[in-house]
This record gives sequence, structure tokens and C-alpha cells, in this order.
Amino acid sequence: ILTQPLAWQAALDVVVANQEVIQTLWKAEEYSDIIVTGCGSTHYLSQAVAPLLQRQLGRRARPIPASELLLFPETIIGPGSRPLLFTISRSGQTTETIRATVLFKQRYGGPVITIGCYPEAELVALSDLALVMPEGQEQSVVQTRSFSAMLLAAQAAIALAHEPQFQTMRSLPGLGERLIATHHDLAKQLGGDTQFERFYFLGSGLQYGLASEINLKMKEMSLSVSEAFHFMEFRHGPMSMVNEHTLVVGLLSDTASAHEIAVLREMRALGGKTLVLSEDPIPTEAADFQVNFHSGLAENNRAVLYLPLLQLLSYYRARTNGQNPDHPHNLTAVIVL
Ligand code: F1P
Repeated sequence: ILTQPLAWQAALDVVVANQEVIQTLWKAEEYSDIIVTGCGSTHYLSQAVAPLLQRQLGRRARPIPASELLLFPETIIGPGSRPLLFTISRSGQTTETIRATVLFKQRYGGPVITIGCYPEAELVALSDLALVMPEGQEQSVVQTRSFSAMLLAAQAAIALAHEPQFQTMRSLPGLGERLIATHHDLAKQLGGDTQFERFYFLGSGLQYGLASEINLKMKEMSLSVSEAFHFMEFRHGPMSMVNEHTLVVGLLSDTASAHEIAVLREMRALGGKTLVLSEDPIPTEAADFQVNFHSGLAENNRAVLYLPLLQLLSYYRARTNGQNPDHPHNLTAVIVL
């Protein structure tokens, strides 16, 4: 978790090395829309990448779990549509992702991009363009460094559609180092706080995918009660679970933060504690704990920044619960059928 900024630098280097081919692909007219796919963590990564693609490239983009694309392709790809497939997989060996890609190529024939961490993987061989970062590899079953390196590679590749935005992202490895150094203690304190029995992670827009991923970290590493919701959705039922033993973690967006802060204020009034991650400070009546770290980057480009801290929160919670955070119950690093 702590070495992630090194993998981020590698991710930026891989994107720079493929700059021309990426920019050509973004402008190509051979595809009409984009399907982003993966499994588990890499499906959640797809949920962050698809909104970014749609926002930055102006093309329709949807995140679909690889198993759904494999088993129900006709419910996803409509008649006359000519999609590009954007696959994400740490191992590049997950059966559903590979089979969905093979089916996609046979049936629809559109271009395939993949992001992963293993150059020799089957998925890499199946793709027209592969952005591969061996520096993202990790021994842990749980995806941490790999996830943020793959997210950053996707964000940076998409930012290349608007060159000046890409340039701002070069500061991310340094910012990440600083953020970890300044806020590690808070993650440790909250992860070790046994008053918390339930964790809710809230994020909207592209942050929803990250909230979902961090919820998964908390669940698989520490076996705690943990869920992710879109900010406003949380008020439509799930908030009945909020009590004084609840930590609600909010990942604020750039464009809807007033609504998001209102939800957090409401959760505090119900007795929950809140941890807020944002670019600028928010009113103290909405936050028990705040991580405001002014990066100067737009949400589209900085999303990766807070991940190490939230992974650390799950790590310390796992230690507090007596779990081995590297080896969750019932889980292996790659799921092959
Ligand atoms: C997908 C995945 C991982 C998860 C677990 C099982 O792997 O769901 O996200 O941590 O280890 O497999 P991949 O396709 O990204 O390699």
C-alpha cells in the first residue's frame, strides 16, 4: 500500500510510451460507443473509468461485469451498435474476462484495449492495445497497488484526449507520497477504533466505483459489515442502518458537493460518525474527521489520490479484527473456471 506512488510513476510512463496510439484510438471512427469490463475489483474500476471516458471523450461508455457481457451480450450490445471493448484485469487471466473478450471479438469485431499488470497474460495477447504495468504486481490476493496503478493508467490515457490535463497528472506520485505521510496516522486511528461496527462508503459519478472498491477492501480484508452507495441513494433506505457505531466515509465530487455535504450532515444528526475526503475543507458540522488535501487537480485527474489512505483504513481494521489482510477468507488471486 505504501509503495503505490512508485507504481503510479510507472503507469504514467507506460501511457507516455503509448501516447500516439492512444490518441489515434480516441479519435477513431470505427466504433460508436465503449463497454468497460472486468470482474470484482476490476469491475469496480470499470465503474470509475466508464464515466471518465464518457465525460472526457464525449462517447457513450458503460461499465458491465465481464460475466454479464459473456452470458447476456444481446442485452448489452444493441443492434447496429459497434462498440470498443475496454477490459481491465490485474492478472489478465480471469476466465470470465477472457471469454467475454473472445466472444466480443468473434461476434462484434470491434477494437479491444486492455489494462493489466502481466505482459504475458492471455488478455494482453487478445488486445489491440495493452497498457501493462508490471510495477503494479503485488503478492497480496487483495488488489491495492495494482488497482491504483491501473486506475491511474486509465485516467492518464483518457486525459491524453486533452493534452494539458495529462500534464497536470505528472504531480500525482509526489502528491501521493505526501498524502500518505500526512494522513497515515488518521487511517490507523480509525481502523483501530473498535467503536465502529459498520462502514458505509459514499461516492457519486466516477467516485461511486472507488467507493465500491474501498467497500470491497474493507469487506474482504477485515470481514466487517461494509457497503457502498451513491450519496443521495443512501437516504432512500440504507440510512436506517446508521447508528453511533457507524462510520460513513464520503468521497466528495467537484460538481455536487453541496448535496453530498447535506447527506453527511444528516448522517451525523442520526448519530453516525463521518470521514470526508475532499480537495478543500468542508463545514465541521458535516465531518467528524476530514482529509482535505489541496492537490490543485480536477476530480477527473486526481481520483487515485485517496485510495492508499482508505486501503490503510481497511488494513488496520483487518489487523484489529485479527484477520490477515493479504489473504482474505475463501479468496484466491485469480478466479479461473
Ligand atoms: C479479478 C478478481 C480480483 C479479486 C480476486 C479475484 O481479478 O475479482 O479483483 O481481488 O482476487 O479476482 P483480475 O481479473 O483483475 O486479475
